[in-house]
Amino acid sequence: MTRFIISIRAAAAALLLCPPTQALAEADEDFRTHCAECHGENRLGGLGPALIPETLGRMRGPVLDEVIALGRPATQMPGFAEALTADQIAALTEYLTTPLDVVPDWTDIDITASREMSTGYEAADAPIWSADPMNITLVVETGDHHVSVLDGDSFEVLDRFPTPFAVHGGPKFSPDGRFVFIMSRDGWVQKYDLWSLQEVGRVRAGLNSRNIAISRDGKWLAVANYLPMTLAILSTDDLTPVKVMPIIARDGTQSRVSAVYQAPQRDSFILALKDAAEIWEVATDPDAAAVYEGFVHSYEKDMVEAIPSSEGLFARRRIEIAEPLDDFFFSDDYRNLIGAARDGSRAVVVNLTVGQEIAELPLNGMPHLGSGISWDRGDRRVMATPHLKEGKISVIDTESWELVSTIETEGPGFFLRSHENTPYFWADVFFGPNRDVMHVIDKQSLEIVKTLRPEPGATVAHVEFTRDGRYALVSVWEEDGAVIVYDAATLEEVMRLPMNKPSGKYNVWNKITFSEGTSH
Ligand code: DHE
Repeated sequence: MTRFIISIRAAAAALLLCPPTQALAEADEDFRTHCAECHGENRLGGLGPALIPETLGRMRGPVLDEVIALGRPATQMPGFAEALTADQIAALTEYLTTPLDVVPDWTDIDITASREMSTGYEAADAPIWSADPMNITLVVETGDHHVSVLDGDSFEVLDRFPTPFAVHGGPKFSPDGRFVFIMSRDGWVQKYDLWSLQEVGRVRAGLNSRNIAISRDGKWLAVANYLPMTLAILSTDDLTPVKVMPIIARDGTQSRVSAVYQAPQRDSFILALKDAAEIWEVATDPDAAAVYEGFVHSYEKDMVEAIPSSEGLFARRRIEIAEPLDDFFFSDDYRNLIGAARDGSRAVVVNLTVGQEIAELPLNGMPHLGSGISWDRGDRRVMATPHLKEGKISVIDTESWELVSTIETEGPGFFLRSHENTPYFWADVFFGPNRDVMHVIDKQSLEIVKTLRPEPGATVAHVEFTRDGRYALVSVWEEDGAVIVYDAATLEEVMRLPMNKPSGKYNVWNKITFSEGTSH
């Protein structure tokens, strides 16, 4: 089989010599014969996921030609090595990684039509299990697209349910911790009831989506979309769309939404726009204007477009900035955000109250601000961020906005995590030869106190704590992987739970209380 894959690669090279239009036309025909039934005539998904570069290019795992040839284990995707030649597979791979000529719209009508509420769903009056409802932890298993529901005390798996294909970003819990909303890169949003351990329903809110945020009152769920360029707001109750906002900057530029965040103290959603030098704030309470200190002042200076109370719910405010920022960290009070420029060379602090940039930070090496965390270091409040392109963690004072320290790590990292009740924060090394290590760092001295290497050669990443901060759960991010439970004080391994490529883990309490140790 390896020989077959090598010959696909050779065929791909040969393809470059063929007239591309001819090869792509043949691939289009092969797509219609073999793939369209499951993946949709327009490649935007059906029974199987969407096959467009926006989704495929983001996925880690086996490369596309291998999946076409050999299929995807534990899914309904069969292998086509018998039906298609190496040349055909290479052409098909190229075809699928070519952007669509026309991206269809995905309006509230399409969203409504996609809605599938589970017919057998029965809401329980109380949890049907006896665990602490505030210490439930979800594990997203990306290997076979499932979520495991863990009792955070006994670590027993209470349920393991299928999700839409390729979940990305943190699931969002309702404020009482009973329901959870999970989003896939294909734009599907799933609602699951943790009390009755049943799916409530799902809806496709976009064709290619980034993440979701829930409003403070738990009534609205915002879905940030790349395709089409919209923010879709759903009712959390029944997943119906209540508003689909096209994202168009003041100068007419259409923009993708990199991410949407809940700003609880402001009763709003904050949007990072990928292609426009604006940040948007969308009110999730008709009276949200009242909490914007200095709002009227800003309005008089034309820094904002609308007073939320004049438009009421979902009123939009634009904050104009020097260049697009697409990865945000927020100060605890949500007055300030730190955003990274797209080329990863610098970061700026934007004060959301006055709607202006107030500081610039020397953060080169692609900071991953979305994974930032904050804590008290002595009498100062600091935040830390890993970097996607350099083996370092930057620690910043959140009053003076000065760089306090740069911690050298064994490679670029993706996620940081801590908890109010632990003296350490945990930092993975997601990229490079040392992706099998996890650093444990003292929050006061900023020294690495221990470097764990639980499974040599395996990617080890992302940490979540139990509600009380006593245990740290670490993913061995492999198909035959595991969640390792560590004693967060002694740093000794307590147990291993076998899992299929576990990625993020999310504790109900830590998430609904916006624990300072988690990314928001
Ligand atoms: Fe993520 C969260 C963006 C690639 C796994 N990722 C997020 C969030 C954003 C983001 C904005 C916060 C959303 C939230 O939780 O509401 N991610 C991006 C990217 O821009 C990037 C670099 C490339 C892309 O376009 O997708 C990217 N992310 C990845 C991956 O390759 C990861 C490792 C594997 C995967 O599943 O795609 C990945 N991202 C995650 C996870 C979270 C996440 C597990 C939630 C972390 C948390 O603790 O909340």
